[in-house]
Amino acid sequence: KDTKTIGEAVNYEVIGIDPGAGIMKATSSALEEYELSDWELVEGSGAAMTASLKKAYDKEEPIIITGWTPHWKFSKFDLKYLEDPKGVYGEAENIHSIARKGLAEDLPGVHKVIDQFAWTPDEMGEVMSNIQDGVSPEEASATWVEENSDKVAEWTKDAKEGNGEEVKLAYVAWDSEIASTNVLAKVLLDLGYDVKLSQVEAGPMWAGVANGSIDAHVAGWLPLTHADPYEKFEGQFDDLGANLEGAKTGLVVPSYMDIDSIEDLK
Ligand code: PBE
Repeated sequence: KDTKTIGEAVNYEVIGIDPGAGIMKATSSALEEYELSDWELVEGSGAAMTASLKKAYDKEEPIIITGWTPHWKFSKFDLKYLEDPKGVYGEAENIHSIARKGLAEDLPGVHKVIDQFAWTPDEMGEVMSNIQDGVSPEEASATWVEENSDKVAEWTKDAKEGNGEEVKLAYVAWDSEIASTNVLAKVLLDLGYDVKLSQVEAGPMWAGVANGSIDAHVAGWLPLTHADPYEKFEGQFDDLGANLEGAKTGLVVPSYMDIDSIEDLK
């Protein structure tokens, strides 16, 4: 009989992502609040986290990751969130579109599209899954835009067409944001704008919109995950509201693991 505790079985490690992600801060708080002082939150990236997950999953080994929804991992693997009775990861989150000050005056068509951009977790999931299956983000987005012209027409309704004006969008290499940012970029490109995407860390993404070097991002997880940058730069950006409702973050494990709650890690 295997008498190892969960902690021993996973080396007291939670597999995290990039240190700038809000979920990393929430997880540090969780380790404190649940008195898991002998546990370590391992820094890495979204891609490294999903690679570790796949490796463990294929061997049916235990693993604990920082996870979020929408994400393709829930359709590829049988996973569950650990219950969070202390509510450290908050309630349901929404993803907001965040524009620089002055964008509405400088590029009203772009501002309108970003303001009207909104979709469901399932719609984002279609794009994410195709990218995960090896389709490039550009191609997956182009296909989605082509197949969802009614939805795209809602986003571009009454939006002024571009004439090659440059639009700078920033995003972090989280799978959810790779999908959303590329889809928005394709829509703006089709509308006549010259879209430049830059992949950055979470801090510079928020700072860039605040200092005006970035026109917008669609990766504001609120109210909890990005509460820090939101408060830090409040008043220096326009919050255009939710582009996706019903997001979630937390600690995630394969369903074959015999634990249900963060409290079970103690
Ligand atoms: N995430 C995905 C990000 C936001 C998008 C949950 C990994 C985070 O800052 O934690």
